[in-house]
Amino acid sequence: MKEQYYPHEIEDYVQKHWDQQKTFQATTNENKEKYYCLSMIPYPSGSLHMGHVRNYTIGDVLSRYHRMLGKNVLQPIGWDAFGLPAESAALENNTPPSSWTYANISHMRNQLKSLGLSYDWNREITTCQADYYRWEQWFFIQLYKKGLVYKKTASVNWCPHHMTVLANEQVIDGCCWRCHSIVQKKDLPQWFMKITHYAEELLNSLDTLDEWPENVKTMQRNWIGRSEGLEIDFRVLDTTEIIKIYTTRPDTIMGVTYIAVAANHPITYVAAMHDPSIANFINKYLNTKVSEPDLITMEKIGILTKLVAKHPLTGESLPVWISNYVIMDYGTGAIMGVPGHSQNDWEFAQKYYIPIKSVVLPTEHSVLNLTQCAMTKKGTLFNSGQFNGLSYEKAFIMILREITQKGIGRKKIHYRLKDWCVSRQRYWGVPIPMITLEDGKIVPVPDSQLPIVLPETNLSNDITHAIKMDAEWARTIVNGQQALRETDTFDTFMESSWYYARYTSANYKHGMLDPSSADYWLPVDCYIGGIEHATMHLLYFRFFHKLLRDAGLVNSNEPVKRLLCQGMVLSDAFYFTNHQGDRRWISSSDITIKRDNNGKILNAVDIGGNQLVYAGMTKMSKSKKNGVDVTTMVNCYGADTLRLFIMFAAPLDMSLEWKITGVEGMHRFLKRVWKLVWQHAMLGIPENPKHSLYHDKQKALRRNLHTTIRKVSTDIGQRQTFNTAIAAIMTLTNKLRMAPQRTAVDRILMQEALMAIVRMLHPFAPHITFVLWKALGEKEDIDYAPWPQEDKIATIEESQLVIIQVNGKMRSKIILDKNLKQKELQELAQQDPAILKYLHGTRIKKIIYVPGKILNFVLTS
Ligand code: ANZ
Repeated sequence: MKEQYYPHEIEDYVQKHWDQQKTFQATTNENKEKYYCLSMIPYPSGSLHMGHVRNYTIGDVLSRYHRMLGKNVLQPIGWDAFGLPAESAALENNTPPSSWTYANISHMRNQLKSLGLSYDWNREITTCQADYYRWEQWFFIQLYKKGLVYKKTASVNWCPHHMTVLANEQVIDGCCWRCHSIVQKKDLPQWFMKITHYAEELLNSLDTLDEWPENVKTMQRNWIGRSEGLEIDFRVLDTTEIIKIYTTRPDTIMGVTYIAVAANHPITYVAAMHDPSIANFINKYLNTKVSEPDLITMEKIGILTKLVAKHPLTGESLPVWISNYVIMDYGTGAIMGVPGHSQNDWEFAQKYYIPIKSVVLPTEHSVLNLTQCAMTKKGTLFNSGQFNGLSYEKAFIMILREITQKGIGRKKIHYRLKDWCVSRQRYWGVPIPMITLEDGKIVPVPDSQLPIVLPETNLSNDITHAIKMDAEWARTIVNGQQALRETDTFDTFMESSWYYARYTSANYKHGMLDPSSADYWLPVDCYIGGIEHATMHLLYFRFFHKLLRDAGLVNSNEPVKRLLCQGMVLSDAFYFTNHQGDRRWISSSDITIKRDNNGKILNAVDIGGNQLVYAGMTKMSKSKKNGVDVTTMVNCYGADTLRLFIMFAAPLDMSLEWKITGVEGMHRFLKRVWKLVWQHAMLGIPENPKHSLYHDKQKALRRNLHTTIRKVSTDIGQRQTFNTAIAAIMTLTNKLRMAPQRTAVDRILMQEALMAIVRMLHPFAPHITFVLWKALGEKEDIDYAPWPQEDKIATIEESQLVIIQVNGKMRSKIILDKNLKQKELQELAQQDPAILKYLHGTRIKKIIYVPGKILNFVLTS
């Protein structure tokens, strides 16, 4: 051990050692409790950012902690390697998407290794390799055979810039999530997976996920969007047409004053006949895609048709409107307008002078004022004839009965969740393993032809269609017939939906999953990732787990027991506004900053002399140029400092503010720990570190040590408050630096404390602790060391030795807290096995207690 702490020397050395020893290679072992810790698979975008470092350090701390608890730990890593950015980069840089992707993987793999993450590299998965995606193709075919995938021509979201279909989730405010072009509608034949078939289970089994954050579960519930309501038929007078509406508030049926349908509802063709103004309106609104949240805020616009509907219970005539706030994708694409009680309808009725009728009172004798807004609460019915006085629940049942008897309606459960369109018109993805025969029949690729390997591409300007233009590749022969392969590729969410399961069987060649490994390792014990994946990825991946289960490939219901979502990483951002009025963001490396004594920014100027505006702590991003380079930080301070800072600077789920002063502070702390161990080792490691006679000051230090062990264990293991765990270790270290080293007992105590500190720090700072552990005289690597155990007796404020007697004979001794009451002492003594055996089968006649000294149980003879 050197006197000075040189992070790079030791980090390189320790990482090589782990690689050579294959320390983190996991194998199944039925005799050991398993712990499968997974961080969300990275997209190989180029280089790691601090968000990655935060995510993967959390995973690594948990993996190392559970390994020290004696569990069999699996922590794998891989690359979600297909996707759009590789195609864009290919066009920009004139390199094939595969070269760009593999170069990024290689760089990012080195970065991960430089952070000392304890991955089982033997299980590395790269989703763009055929040995991975062949099983995705195979599984898709199994699902096709089961009727869980289908092809249908569907109106899809089309991004004119990327020339591809976007999932609903990829459309934000009517624009592409990446390039912000206005999304259009286009009809294309697409492959769909029947996620709706699992909607009910996906919703219900959220209740079993008691270790998932509540907000994620709520987001999933809203996304699935189950609602119970009625579908009611409204006849259109003088026609044979019927408009079916969907409502979740049948109790308001007597307050209906109009009917409204979506612009693309089939009835609009009838309405538009001989009416060009209606045809124009429909054309205008046909393709506008409104998301459900927008319905609330958007301006509601409509046009009155000449159609008249008949109220199914009162027979009243109701005007039929076409409106932009009714969407075709939900319910039946038609609504009953109740402006008295639905806010959307109220706004529409106000605008077009439609009568507003109130039929529900919030409480029985309240007075309604509908001049400002609708009364949307549930309450008691009035103005509703035979239903007057009923509550929402009762009215629901009565109205359901009435319309079912009349044969004009039925109960319906609706889900917002739609089947998952998995087709993408792109090159860099998994080829969909389907074939269209000459006669138009669609068949799956025969098993013997799998995998369908994505053809290598030479660059063309039209790379997005490379696979489609490769006519040679698409032509095939099946059953002697000329046939054409599907040239669409899968949505890349497909690959990230089952990778967690493949890690258990990463090198298995005989099937998608090796049943014994999958059964052993799954479900994942802890999954760590960003909250931005709360709906799409985390829902698809739960769906896939159920598909795998129903195919007999896994035997659990859910993929993940505990989910942790880490907060964002923020840092200072600066800009100036140029002559065109645009904000130019400046990287902090090009800025001179003046601060006051408290670190507050007084002035910031860039190298061009521009006076800068401080935009505060903002999410690290390329666009704001406030990212901090991971490799620079590792080179400057070492991975241990970076990891420790990241885990210390904020609670796991909160935003983390990047502060270089904080990084430096952590570096100084590690130096202090190094020095403490060095000084101790220089004096010689005590031979026998066990001792029991301490004076009061030593007792106080031991108490401190063992309460810290307790705190750090619960902070990491149960509460996942890593920041407070580190703070406790730092406080203890500071106390230790003051501890006298005069006597042999002092030195023994120091040894005990340092052995605990080094192990408690190990999950956070694995390299330095690897070296310090050896310096403390240990032969085995710290990676196999057990987590320090709290000595409960040492934590007792003031202890006493009480002799426990049975019928006057000493049978046991107990060390206890001095402040313990006689009753508590008695209970403890009665649980002591040495006493219990005498008490068994007899009765206690009397208990004699000499306070703080003797407790005597006198038994009936
Ligand atoms: C009458 C009514 C009265 C409604 C009332 C609400 C309040 P959730 O609960 O989110 O499922 N609706 C139905 N289909 C629609 C569509 N295609 N486009 C726009 N709005 C639609 O929403 C169900 C409610 O949303 C339905 O219940 C319907 O309005 C509206 F006091 O019917 B309601």
